[in-house]
Amino acid sequence: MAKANGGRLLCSTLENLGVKHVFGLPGSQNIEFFEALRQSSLRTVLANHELAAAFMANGYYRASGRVGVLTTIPGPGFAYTVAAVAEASLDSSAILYIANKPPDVAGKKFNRQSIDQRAILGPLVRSIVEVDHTSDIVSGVREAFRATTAGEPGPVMLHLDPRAVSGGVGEEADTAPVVEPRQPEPAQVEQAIDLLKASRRTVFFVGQGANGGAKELLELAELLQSPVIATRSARGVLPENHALSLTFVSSETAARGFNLLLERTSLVVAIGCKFSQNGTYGFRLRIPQEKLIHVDASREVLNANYPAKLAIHADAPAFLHALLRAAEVLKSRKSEWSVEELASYQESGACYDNEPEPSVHGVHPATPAGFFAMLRRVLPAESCLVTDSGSHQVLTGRHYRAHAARGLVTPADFQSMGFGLPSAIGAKLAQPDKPVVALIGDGGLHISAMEIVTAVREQIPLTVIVFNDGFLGQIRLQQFSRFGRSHATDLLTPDLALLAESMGANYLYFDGDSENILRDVVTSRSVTLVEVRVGDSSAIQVDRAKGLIRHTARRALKGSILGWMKPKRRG
Ligand SMILES: Cc1ncc(C[n+]2csc(CCOP(=O)(O)OP(=O)(O)O)c2C)c(N)n1
Repeated sequence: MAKANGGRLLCSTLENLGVKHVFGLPGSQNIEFFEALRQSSLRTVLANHELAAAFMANGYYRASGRVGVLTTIPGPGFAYTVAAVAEASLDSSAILYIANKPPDVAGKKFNRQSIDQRAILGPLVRSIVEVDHTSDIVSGVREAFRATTAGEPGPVMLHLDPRAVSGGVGEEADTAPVVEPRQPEPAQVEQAIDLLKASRRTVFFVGQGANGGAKELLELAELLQSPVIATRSARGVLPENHALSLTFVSSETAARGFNLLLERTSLVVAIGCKFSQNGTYGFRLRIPQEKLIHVDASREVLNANYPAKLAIHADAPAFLHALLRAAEVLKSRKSEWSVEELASYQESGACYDNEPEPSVHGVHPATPAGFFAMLRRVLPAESCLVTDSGSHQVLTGRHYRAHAARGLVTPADFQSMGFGLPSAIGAKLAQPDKPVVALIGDGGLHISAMEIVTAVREQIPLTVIVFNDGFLGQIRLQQFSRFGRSHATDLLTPDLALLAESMGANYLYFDGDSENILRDVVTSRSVTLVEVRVGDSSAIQVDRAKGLIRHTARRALKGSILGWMKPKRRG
């Protein structure tokens, strides 16, 4: 095997594992690594700060299922990544984070940039792999790569002493894959087949882990004529315009509809989902143990929140594949779901609670439903829509339908603002042939706008749609509902045309004539900022008035009760 220096070893090990991109920022502690990156086949994607670089790595994974690789300096660069690493942890996103260690001088205190990085990221990562010597680089990278994808995917920190890169030589890596798909136990597959054969009303409930098995899932759902319900991270795994795809919108009404459907269901096959709080509408879904088969690549997920009659420790695609081998046997089984039953669930499952929605300029009707119907007309089926956290995200969940696996990427259980734009950059690099659109609020733009410069500099085609309402919209609406007033949610949004121009991006103000232009924009090679004006509807004004009345009444009531409780003065 060839000998190489530490930087080259790091790069060649990543290359051998199929890595194509490294997201991050250089500093004096990792210039040797960046010099090796310069000479490698890996594309270094420079972000404006490490938080954005980490979101890029997350978007890269979420859009492709391939590990996102991130690197930063220790200290401040490291600290900037924390929110995004937490997001990746709760989103189950495989990120290999090559974090340089602070440079400590042996026997001395008060070292520069020296914080306890292990203690800070320890609770957020799947594992920490220490690499202190050049000779550990190959095995360390391979171990970290394995740990990030084995079981439930998640971030892993490769804690790297810069001296391992700058000094010494070691042997280059072998090229064997580090993770083989986890196959289900044949006896458990048999049990699952028996349960499926006996079931007349099966429902598939699938999460992000199933995204890699979209083709098999389609085949199986059609074979069994059984509906598929996806969590938010798996929307589109069965295209949401397929007759068997039942959309589950996160709402009280949808949860009720789902539970009614479950009452009529004889078997729920849950695949690649962890039954998280967000994925189950606050654990309100009622899935009895005797009806549940749960398949997941992570043991920790099985029986955690929803105990299963049959818990199968396996990768989703491997399990689906195993079931398809029994297609002949399963084919004979007749599904009893009627078209009407599924349609009736579709109505309630896609129903959102009666919350007021904003008006949206430039579409007809001027509502979120009108906007997302337009967006669906404009976007090719295979497109990937990436949102930020906020009201626009809630509206996307309600009104947008993903027509491809990994076609909708949104922050899942951590909900960081600032996620959308950089994640979309990562998603585009992972799926360069597919249109990628970021949909964010103006608050999210304030956090992440400079990454538009990254897209322009790196020549990454991207459409960034901004719902411009001038406010931290979601929180303002919550304040209205509760108090009838808002506080600290007003924004001063810059002139977006000028902003786009100054960053070298194109600009489109969305109005009644823009649909066809947007259709061209999303498939073009350009970076375009699209401004969509969003405003208060009459429903919001009514809600605000009601909130004010409720709040005033609450205070008055509280005042009178307190007055009544005060000790009466004598004489
Ligand atoms: C880092 C972070 N800070 C604060 C929040 C709380 N938060 C959730 S939504 C939201 C408002 C988002 O406003 P904007 O980006 O304009 O989107 P909109 O709600 O208007 O669609 C805030 C402040 C958060 N989720 N993440």
